[in-house]
Amino acid sequence: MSALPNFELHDLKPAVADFRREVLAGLAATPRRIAPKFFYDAAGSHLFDAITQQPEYYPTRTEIGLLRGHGVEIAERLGRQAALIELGSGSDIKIRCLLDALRPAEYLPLDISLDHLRESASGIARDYPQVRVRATCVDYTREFPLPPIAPEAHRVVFYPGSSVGNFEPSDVRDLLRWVAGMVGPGGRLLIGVDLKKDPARLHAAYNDAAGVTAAFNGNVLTRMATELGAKLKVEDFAHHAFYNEALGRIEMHLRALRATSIEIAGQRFDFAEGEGIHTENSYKYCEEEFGALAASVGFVTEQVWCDADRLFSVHCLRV
Ligand code: AVJ
Repeated sequence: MSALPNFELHDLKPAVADFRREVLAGLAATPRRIAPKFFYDAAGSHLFDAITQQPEYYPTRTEIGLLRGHGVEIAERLGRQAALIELGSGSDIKIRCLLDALRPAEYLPLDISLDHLRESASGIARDYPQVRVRATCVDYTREFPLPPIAPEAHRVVFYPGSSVGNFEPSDVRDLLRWVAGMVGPGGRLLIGVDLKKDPARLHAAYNDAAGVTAAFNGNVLTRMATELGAKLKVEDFAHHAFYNEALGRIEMHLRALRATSIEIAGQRFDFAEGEGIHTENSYKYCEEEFGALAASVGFVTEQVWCDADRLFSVHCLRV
């Protein structure tokens, strides 16, 4: 890659040590769990991109449709020449829907996957030479130093993809409080939120016929084997995803097809047949439900954009 004058990359190294520590703690817990952020190594990020292309997985294409269809209106709401911070930027398709209309002064993408981040952020620096791009590889669910932003800058946070669905509703409050502090008075948050809908539709989206979601889920086992030297049989575990209607969330698990074990650094975890590891929650909200959650930490809903089938929503919130 040739040097781009408007591009910087800061690697805060979301470390393998964290992965080991969290996996050991999660396998020792009852019920067993591994946080969904560990899906996203290079292979996992590519598998996620492949999920977004599956016919059953409606969120990505619906959100992109909303961003494309309402780009100018969204930019007017958010305000131009902003310091634009993107959480979990991953793929660059969504931000590209907004850049022409939004014309930010600078763009600060944050993502846990280094290669993915470098590729997408440098591409934006190349295509938008007037935008200063400062990318940070980081686990944004922990505290970290953001690159310094001029105090007078107008700040906007973009949090697409309904990644907010991965947080427990109580933790969403903490996340939104943190974002509110980051953008300050007059700042905006543009956030994608997947909506409650027919459970069959949700079930299909997380159980695609091609088995890409299953591979994505299983990738965390592969990571444990390759990065942590875990002894395990990937084929002993099956993808299990379902909509938990009482809690309003999709749950993903890796379920033991037979009695098996995982051994890491001399520690052994035994699984009876049917026992699992809980790998993801993906909460779904009604439009009003999410608005109330945001209001509880001081956000005012300025506007919500929804597709005609009410599958997905994009909220513009003001502090
Ligand atoms: C990236 C968290 C929004 O919950 O739909 C896709 C991740 N997991 N298929 C989602 C995911 C399984 C995705 N988010």
